[in-house]
Amino acid sequence: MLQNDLLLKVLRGEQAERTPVWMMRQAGRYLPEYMVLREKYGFFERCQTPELACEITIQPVNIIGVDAAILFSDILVVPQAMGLEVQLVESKGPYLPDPIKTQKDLTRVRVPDVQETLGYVFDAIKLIKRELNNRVPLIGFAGAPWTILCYMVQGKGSKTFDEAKAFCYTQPELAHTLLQMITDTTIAYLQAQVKAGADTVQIFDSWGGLLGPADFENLSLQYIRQIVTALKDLAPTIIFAKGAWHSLASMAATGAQGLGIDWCISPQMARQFAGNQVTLQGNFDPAKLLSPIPVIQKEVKQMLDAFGSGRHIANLGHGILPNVPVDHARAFVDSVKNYKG
Ligand code: 1CP
Repeated sequence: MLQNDLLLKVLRGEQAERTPVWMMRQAGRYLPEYMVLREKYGFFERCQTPELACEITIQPVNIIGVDAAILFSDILVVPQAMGLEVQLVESKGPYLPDPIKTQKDLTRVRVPDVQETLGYVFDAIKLIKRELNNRVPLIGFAGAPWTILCYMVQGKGSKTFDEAKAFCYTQPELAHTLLQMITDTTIAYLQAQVKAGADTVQIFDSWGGLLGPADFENLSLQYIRQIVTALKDLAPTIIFAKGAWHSLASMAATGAQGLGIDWCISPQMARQFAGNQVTLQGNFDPAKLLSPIPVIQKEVKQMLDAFGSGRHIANLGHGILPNVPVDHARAFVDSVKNYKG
């Protein structure tokens, strides 16, 4: 039995003593303890070594006091497992030297056996569960197929992912073949994460907001729906499709238990779109953690007031920024914990 199961209770729609809180990208560069390990080991070495992934995953639980741990890994381990080379270039971000552009390129990718290619993730999850010793739940995750396609085709980060969009708009059949391969891999990957011990899983569609409503349904949501359906009897799922506020109603209709929202939509409006049968997660502007602590305290109260008594998990509206002081992150978490509605 978990000692702190606030997150799972709220995902199930049950009454909880208070609002649970965690932060996207909470294991990362704003923590000096993470930076020590980052000096010594390469990024994928940190992901692939269960002891390191475990230590990094638990750091924010011990240092910041969040109500959930999220597996330390990256969404790009999936294209790696599918056969593409993925590098993480210092201060530049992800780089895939041989991206997918043509039918011929597609012969280089496969739907892999996830135990063979991603077994290190499941080993890390088992170790993390043992080390957490039931203190808080563990969140597993994967990228949404659309966001993964963005990197597989563009080959690197981008503000517009124009080449990925051009690929989908000019070679739609190829795009759908690739999206289905990513979906099949992701389903097996997330199912195995839950079997290894993940208590819930989040699907990160960081670039969902680059698509209009019809393209979002066609290139993203129809695949996310398959993933949510495949996990339905295993664990609650949270969909975070940044910027795709226009599709909150359709996302709620997938049966996902949680929907992440960013700070560009008000909690009231999100609730109106999503309905009452789903938990909302978010939506503090990550840059506001750079404000003085009293401002953070005031703004967190305003956010919680705005979400009201509905199903809510407090979080940022996107990942924490590397330049956030540790006490500001802690002030965010403490303000949620100390909130009196
Ligand atoms: O130390 C370093 O410099 C590496 C930075 C880093 C970290 C800490 C990367 C590279 N990935 C991660 C870990 C990570 N990535 C987690 C760990 C768990 C946690 O939240 O604490 C998670 C959930 C991710 C997910 C991820 N990776 C997303 C989706 C969430 C989001 O922030 O939008 C995306 C888009 C990525 C790709 C990626 N990996 C790394 C970077 C810098 C990026 C983004 C690059 C870009 O902007 O295109």
